Amino acid sequence: MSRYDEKMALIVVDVQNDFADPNGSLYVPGGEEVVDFINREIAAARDAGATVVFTQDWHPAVTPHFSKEGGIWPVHCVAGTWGAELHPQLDHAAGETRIQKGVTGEDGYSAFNVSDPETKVISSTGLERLLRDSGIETAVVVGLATDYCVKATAIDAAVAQFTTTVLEEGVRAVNLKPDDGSRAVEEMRQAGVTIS
Ligand code: VGL
Repeated sequence: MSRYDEKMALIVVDVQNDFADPNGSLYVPGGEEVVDFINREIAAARDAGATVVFTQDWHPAVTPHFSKEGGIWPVHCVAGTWGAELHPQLDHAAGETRIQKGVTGEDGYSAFNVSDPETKVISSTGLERLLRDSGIETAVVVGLATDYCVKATAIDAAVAQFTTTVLEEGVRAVNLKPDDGSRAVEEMRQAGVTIS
């Protein structure tokens, strides 16, 4: 039986070349390995009438998010570049929802909210409204990376009272420190996210 129904959203986080391709500027180890698994989930979600959402980190070329401007990350997912494109093998269809985050220089870890790196002011991406307006009650989260955007997205989904599950086969971690991925899993569990 499918895990999906029409009150569910599958949120595919940042399966973009810069994270999922070994030549990407912020390659997440094993990032390309999640694509086949995620494609099967996308197919199952579509079959069941669930909503499929694709997120993209989408940065200006100059942003305090990048280390050259005082942030912590190499330049990645600059709007309109190869690195920002969804992985070519990812089965995304025209007309399915895309959420682009970080577009005006914010830190855009979560698909739901972005925050100004200097003032820390949080603003919504509109995803919560969109899911509520579609009658969504449950969120399934997969993608990259476990310890950043997947974690932030899943925790925000749980805080927004969606029943939230992360599928471990569909995520990989940056692991700046070796156990960041497992710590992220623990933090998500603490926030009420089911890890499946
Ligand atoms: C991400 C690091 C920096 C992610 C985004 O998509 O998880 N990680 N920006």
